[in-house]
Amino acid sequence: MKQNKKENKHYKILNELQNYRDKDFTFSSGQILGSMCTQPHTIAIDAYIKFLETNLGDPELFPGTKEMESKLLSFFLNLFNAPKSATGLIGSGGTESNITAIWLSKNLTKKKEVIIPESAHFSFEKIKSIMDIKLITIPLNKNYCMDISKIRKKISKDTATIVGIAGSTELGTIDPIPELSEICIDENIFLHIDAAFGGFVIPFLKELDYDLPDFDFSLKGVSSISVDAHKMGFSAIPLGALAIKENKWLSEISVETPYISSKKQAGILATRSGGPVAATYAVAKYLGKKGYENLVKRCMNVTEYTEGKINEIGLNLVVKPTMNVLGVKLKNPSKVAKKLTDYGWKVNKMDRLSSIRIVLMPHVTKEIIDNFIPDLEKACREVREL
Ligand code: 0PR
Repeated sequence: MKQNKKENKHYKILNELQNYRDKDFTFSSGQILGSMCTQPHTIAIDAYIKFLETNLGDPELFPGTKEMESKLLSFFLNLFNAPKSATGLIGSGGTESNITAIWLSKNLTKKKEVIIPESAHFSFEKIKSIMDIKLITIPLNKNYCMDISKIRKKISKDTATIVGIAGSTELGTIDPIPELSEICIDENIFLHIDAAFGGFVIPFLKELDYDLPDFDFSLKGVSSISVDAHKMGFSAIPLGALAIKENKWLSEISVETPYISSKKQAGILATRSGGPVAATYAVAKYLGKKGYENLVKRCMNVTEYTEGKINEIGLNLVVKPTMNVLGVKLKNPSKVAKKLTDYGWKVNKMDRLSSIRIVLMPHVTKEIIDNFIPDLEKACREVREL
């Protein structure tokens, strides 16, 4: 009897949760076309659950989880051609990695000015507010990349960092990172690369012979690179890595931890789940570099298909896509996005660029695009875009 009561309570709560969940959009429905996340690979789900109680903030209790984390870090360092001196930190995602990178560069250089492109993610506005730094914004060129010719005159004796984006949030563009690297070597400036999205795309596009600039540690001026596994890494939320060129720099962002198992702890978080680490390790092991390459190839295939279909109905892109992110030029993106929501599609409106964003993540297939395009055309006609 008692056991029955307990079970009832258990299922009642799960039912309530299901009601909440039923209100959500899902990746599997194919309706989400504007997110940089996707349905995690199935192995990520099993791996995540297995490590639910683990805490990387107390590694002596979980040495196995710690060992797995070190292996995952090696995967990232290898992917980004890092030197032997390199290290890294695993955290919750792109925002945390950007915060950590700027925190590190500020302490290392004892300077407070950070040069960013106009396309930088809004996390830098948070960083400015948290960290008492000055942001200097560089306009974009006609390709929507940081205008390199405008940088030198913005450098001063207070410049700590330049940030380059490898896969911008709005359009997936890549800043001229080889040139930024040269400038940072010349002027002795910390160069952080925000590859939250592109870090899991660019290395594989290069393997597929796409002509893209270098963006990683093969460039001597690059100091740190952030990448998110919960974006194109096909893993579960939340996982971001920050690869750091010199292990010795970690002391700049470490504190003593007197009452837990490690003597010092680097980075922002203390208690940290091993779940997302296990999920990402498992996906990386399952897919390997070849598997990611195939995934990126599929996404690019759908991207090119979508570009063609968009042109066919008489709309234009903001810029030729570099990766699987498209900006569709519109006079009134908010109105079109709203109509599309009425039809059950979720895209992002980008008022600043007078466009909507479509991200061709692994869950988006050509069949989904075939269903979407007539609705896009209808929405545009209704608000007199076409
Ligand atoms: N850097 C870049 C280049 C990004 O695009 C993002 C997020 C971040 C940093 C911050 O990453 P976290 O959100 O992991 O802290 N860009 C996505 C965007 O704004 C985030 C996102 C993902 C938004 C999924 C919506 C969504 O459904 O589009």
